[in-house]
Amino acid sequence: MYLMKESWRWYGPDDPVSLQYIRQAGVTDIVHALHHIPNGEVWTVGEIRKRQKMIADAGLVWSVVESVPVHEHIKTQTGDFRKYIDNYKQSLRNLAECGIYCVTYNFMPVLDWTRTDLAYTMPDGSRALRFERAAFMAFDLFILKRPEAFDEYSQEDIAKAKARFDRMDEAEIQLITRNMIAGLPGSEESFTLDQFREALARYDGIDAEKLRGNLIYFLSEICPVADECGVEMVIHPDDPPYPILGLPRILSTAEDFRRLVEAVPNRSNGLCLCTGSFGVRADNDCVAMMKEFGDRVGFVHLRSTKRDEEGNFYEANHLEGDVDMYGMMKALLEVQQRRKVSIPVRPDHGHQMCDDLGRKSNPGYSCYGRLRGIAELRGLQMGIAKSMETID
Ligand code: DNO
Repeated sequence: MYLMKESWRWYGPDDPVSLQYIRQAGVTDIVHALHHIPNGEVWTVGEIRKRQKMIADAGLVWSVVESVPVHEHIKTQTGDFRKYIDNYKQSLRNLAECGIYCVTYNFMPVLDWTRTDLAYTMPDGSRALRFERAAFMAFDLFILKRPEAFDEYSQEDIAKAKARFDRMDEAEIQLITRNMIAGLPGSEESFTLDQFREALARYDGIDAEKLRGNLIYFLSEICPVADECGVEMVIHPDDPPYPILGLPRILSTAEDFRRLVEAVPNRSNGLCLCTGSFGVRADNDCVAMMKEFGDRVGFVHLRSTKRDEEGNFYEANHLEGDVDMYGMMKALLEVQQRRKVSIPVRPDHGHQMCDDLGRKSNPGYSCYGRLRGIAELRGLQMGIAKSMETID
């Protein structure tokens, strides 16, 4: 039976969660990126091999890249974007030469994933990542002071944001600013408030359709090379899956991915099905996406969120929250049997809990929380797999 290829994200030699710990989590494969290489530069065979060896020496296999970042010039089609596209192609060729065939990327303008609170205390004392809409709007309107924001929110929302802002002390203002723009782990950019305003301004005049056109252009350049060297380019959805800070977002729904495949039907145009990102929207059905896009799903992030009617959400335990994890796992197993492949899957994020509470860790990427996540998912998989075998 084809079971999930159990994977774990590792940030490199400085990651407080060592390769040895990861091995003890029982996973076989590593999800990794060369974070020390500046965004836009070529990943050389030498640099890739060095990391590959380090991972292999720990008894693990580097099988997924998350991410080869897409330079902002490519997203905005300005400056040196042609050079960066050429470099991207070369990095793909080099990865394939080293036997790494799955590359994750995203096309979110300026920011990668976004949360307002990185230490939201759960009733059991563990800490979760959270997106609080009023705090986010307070940041946008009264800290960042983005002028257009006042026309974009309703009067009711502006009042909520003002009330929230008035409750913030200086320390909270600093903290939310840092959480929003100093870069969560995996984001390749971090900014001061002024740099951030400049980065946003580069999207003046770029609406969703223009950005989509730029993504399609990027893929129509990249995919023929990826097809040729056997690499799957898997796009990560927007997180959260809707426009923020006046920036367009174009990979938030099933329809967005459908449009991408219609425009670029190449084999290598694939999806990283992240249930934690898509699952934030009540109108996204992750199980249906797995069924519809199964042939193009090259990588899966399993995680759940819990939303409320205010538009807030927090990251729930893997088998709780709004995502139907049972349905998801079943659909994943069915796709794998049909395609006769094991798809790389990683437990995404996890609560900061147990001994990790007093330790420094990458938000979302502490050890115990993900250990709990993978253990729960592995158990869920075993139960479903056994019952599928019995039914067969
Ligand atoms: C967050 C991650 C994202 C993801 C990128 C992929 O935890 O899932 O940062 O790695 O969006 O390019």
